Amino acid sequence: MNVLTRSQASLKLNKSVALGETKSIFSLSRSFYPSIFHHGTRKIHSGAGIGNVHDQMLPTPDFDGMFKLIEQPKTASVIGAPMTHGQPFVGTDHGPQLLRNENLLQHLTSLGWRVHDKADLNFDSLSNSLMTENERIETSKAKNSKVVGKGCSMLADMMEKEILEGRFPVVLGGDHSIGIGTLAGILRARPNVGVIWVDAHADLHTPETSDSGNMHGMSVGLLMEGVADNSHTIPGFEWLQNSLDGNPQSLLSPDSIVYIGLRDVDAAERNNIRKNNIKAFTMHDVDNFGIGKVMEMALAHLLDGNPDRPLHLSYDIDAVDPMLAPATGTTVRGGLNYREAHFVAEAVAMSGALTSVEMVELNPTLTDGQGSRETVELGLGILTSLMGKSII
Ligand SMILES: [Mn+2]
Repeated sequence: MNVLTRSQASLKLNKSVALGETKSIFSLSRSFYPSIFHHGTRKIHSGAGIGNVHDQMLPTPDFDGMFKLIEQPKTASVIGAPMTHGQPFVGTDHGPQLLRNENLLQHLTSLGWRVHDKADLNFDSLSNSLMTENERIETSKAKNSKVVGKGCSMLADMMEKEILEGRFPVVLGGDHSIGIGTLAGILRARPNVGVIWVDAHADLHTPETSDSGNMHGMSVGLLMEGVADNSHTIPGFEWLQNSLDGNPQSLLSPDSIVYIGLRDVDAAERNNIRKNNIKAFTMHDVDNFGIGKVMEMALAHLLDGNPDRPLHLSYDIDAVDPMLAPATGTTVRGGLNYREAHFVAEAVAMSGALTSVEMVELNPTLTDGQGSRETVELGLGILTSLMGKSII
């Protein structure tokens, strides 16, 4: 038997680092990262750092109890949504591939899921056919709205279809503008959905209130009742007026969403949160109550009196502190720590009500190779926690 104790394994790995065999530690293909990362010196994140013992991804004993609203055999639909046009940086399109390279699909089967791989939506063709310099200028209040809108329409249709076929969508971003498509599709299939939005930002802008015009800051705003009632007038978003069956697109009511992790909220968003009484647990609340109490209150807000309500969770990796998740476009200091980031996911999975998830804003080009690997590994860990991984 070739079984190593934890300290032996650690010694062995340290030795291979000394010998320069770092490739053996990381299952991510190093060649995938831009070449500048191969030669850079390792950036030291004080206090951060990746562990060197790989998780065994044991199946969860109470798997069926954790996803009670999903039909047997429980099937996850993995959907890549490699969007970059909702924000200024290239690189978020690598998110789906990075998570796949980390064996996300195999991990899901280890946890007990059947996995239906829907591959990546083809957004490349959109940018070529829909993006001209003129459009960039004309739609500056909602930048690249034709491309973002068309991509979100494709995603919304796929979400609706997968949900109606009884599957559990796992959406891999892409920047957070894809959340417009994810949410729109879910709202058509499940108008009573409760949404948990884990993010440093509220993403509650509309083209009128946004200074930047970046659509990744509008994913909640464009679908919220009382915030944006004319989203279908944005070029590229005409489809939002009606759902596939011709009925008006369902909007999200302000009491159907809970924010977790907020710490960078603009004035207009703040007004809307206050005016509409939207439940928001900021980092101040995490400090004040602890993450356990915050999640208890968040789930109670959505599920009390309605225990069979389906839940969707949208996880923007920038909710996590940039020391732990540096590879993302809009980092804000003072975020969730490593365990808090996982606890959010574990608590939502344990509610039994989760029916879809989304992981967004991973961008490996914005930091060095080490920072990227840590961020992707964290994103993967959070996703597997959401999908039922439990410690014992
Ligand atoms: Mn976001």
